[in-house]
Amino acid sequence: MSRSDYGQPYHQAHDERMNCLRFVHTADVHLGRSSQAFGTAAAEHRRRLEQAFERCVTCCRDYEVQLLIVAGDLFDSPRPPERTAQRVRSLFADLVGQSQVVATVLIPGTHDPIVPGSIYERWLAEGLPEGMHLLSAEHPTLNIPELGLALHFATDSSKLQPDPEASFNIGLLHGSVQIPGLVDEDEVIITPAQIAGCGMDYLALGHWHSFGDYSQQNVVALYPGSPEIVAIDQAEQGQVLVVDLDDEGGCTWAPVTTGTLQYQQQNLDLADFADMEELIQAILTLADGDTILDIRLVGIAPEQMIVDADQILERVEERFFRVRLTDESHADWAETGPEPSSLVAGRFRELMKERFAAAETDEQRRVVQQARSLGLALLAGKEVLG
Ligand SMILES: [Mn+2]
Repeated sequence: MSRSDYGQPYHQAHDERMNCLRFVHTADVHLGRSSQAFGTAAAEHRRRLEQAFERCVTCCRDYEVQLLIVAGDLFDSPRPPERTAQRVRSLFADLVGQSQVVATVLIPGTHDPIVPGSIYERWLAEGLPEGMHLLSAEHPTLNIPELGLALHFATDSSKLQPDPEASFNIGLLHGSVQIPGLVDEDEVIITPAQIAGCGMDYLALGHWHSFGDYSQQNVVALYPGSPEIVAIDQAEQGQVLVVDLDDEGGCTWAPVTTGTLQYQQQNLDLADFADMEELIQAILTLADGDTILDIRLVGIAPEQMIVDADQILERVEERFFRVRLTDESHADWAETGPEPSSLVAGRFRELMKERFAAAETDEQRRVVQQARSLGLALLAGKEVLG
């Protein structure tokens, strides 16, 4: 795989006079995830997550990094599928054994804690492959003298203490940054003031699935975001970060695309379409096997348009990675609509209006709306039943 496959090319020349450290920072890979939201695409989604992680590993080779950091939630659960766990373990082992990468460093996350019976507990008992490290509450720090590096796992932001002997101090934290009024509490939380005062050169954050820069003063603090879209409504494409630190306190970083999925939201105003067929054709113009399409039907449906979400999905589903459809449209209940085609149609319209007013749930309202459109179409002599 060539560099251009990652999207943005990244060229950062090492300055020979300075001691530099280059690493890849990822988090929230969520391998083994089984998401109902992806429906029939759930198995394919699991494969995409794995492929994105493989691209992250390839990225370590291509960009000649010395270190790979995974800041929590590598797995979606403490007990991921055995095949997935084995695959990951051998990817880590090969990376250190067959490239310039010196170490891979993991911390547990909210989805993959070290608990009895977990894969991490087993790995720690069996012994990890050469160069692979899992930091824990019991062993929160790691020194890699050949890189002049000290790594610090923080379950509590106040516990971050830089090693004065190390050229580079990197903190790893799986939790939230406090944003007053927006994010006030979480299992693990760090305030901007704690980031500013933590003494780290770099804080490798995980937990939030989109990229975020929460750097303070001299401390670079970044969420890389997930390497692939994890949840169905995640707007950003998957990526990892390639980071360069120099021992004069400089830090540069660049995102590298690792995900293949993209999320697209479309509001379709029913008033813009003459009938269902026209609507379906409009959706099909967006067809793309890598796209998660989130359609919202809005506006006022023409009186005789029968909005059938299931039928739309059936027609378009296979042409996308996944389609989600939310019907927020409403029927044209105006008194001054087109003249009813007959007295019967007029009476039917009145009746449906009463039923709609009496409906207690959205589902009941939706059914009335469909019945009304269908009835009016039939009364107008249209062939609507296939
Ligand atoms: Mn996560």
